[in-house]
Amino acid sequence: MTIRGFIFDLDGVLTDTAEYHYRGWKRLTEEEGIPFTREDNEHLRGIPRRESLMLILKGRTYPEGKIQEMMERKNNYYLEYIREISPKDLLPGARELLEEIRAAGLKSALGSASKNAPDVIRRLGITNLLNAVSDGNSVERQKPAPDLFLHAAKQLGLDPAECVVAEDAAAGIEAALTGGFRTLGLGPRERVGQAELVFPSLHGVHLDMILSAFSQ
Ligand code: B16
Ligand code: MG
Repeated sequence: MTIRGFIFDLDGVLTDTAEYHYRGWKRLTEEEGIPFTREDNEHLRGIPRRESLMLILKGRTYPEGKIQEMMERKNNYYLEYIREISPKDLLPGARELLEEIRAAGLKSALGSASKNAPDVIRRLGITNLLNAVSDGNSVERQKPAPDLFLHAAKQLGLDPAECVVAEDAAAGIEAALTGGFRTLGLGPRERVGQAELVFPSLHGVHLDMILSAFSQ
């Protein structure tokens, strides 16, 4: 099927909010006396907020009220850090590819697990380059369920088989494959090797390269 649209993950694909998520979780865990390293943070790529906290707590149990309070505290720290985000924080190649897609008459959507995604894309200055936004508020079941990407494709009015999902997380590639999307993995093969097409990042990746790879 002809490719008519693209669905972009946010953190790790268009920008690196992972650093700000790390700082937010680090500050919270230091306050709570819970060990947390950068290596631990790597496992939280594409993982929603609550599930991330559960992984950080490693089986420690807390009352629901405390869990809610910790998620809110981390998010407040995160919101403080992302105030620094500006268009210069777009990862190399991201704006160029979004512009090429628009110029070619194809569509783009965001498919991010983050509830803060609309704020981040506004700060990055790319809201007007996206035809639709699906984020952590759009669906109940998060990645690796395909729901978020299906929601995005529906907003674009396209079939999953007509859309390429660009993802940096294993859970995201799995979600896209389950949903019947074409998959573009960004990052090391150990992480995104299940994708049909893999590049280290969007740096130097152009629309014609992607379209020709998927037409074979
Ligand atoms: P929030 P993505 C994900 O973004 C992040 O990779 C992950 O670390 C974060 O926990 C998740 O969003 C939820 O974010 O707390 O802002 O709702 O990769 O799906 O764009
Ligand atoms: Mg990601």
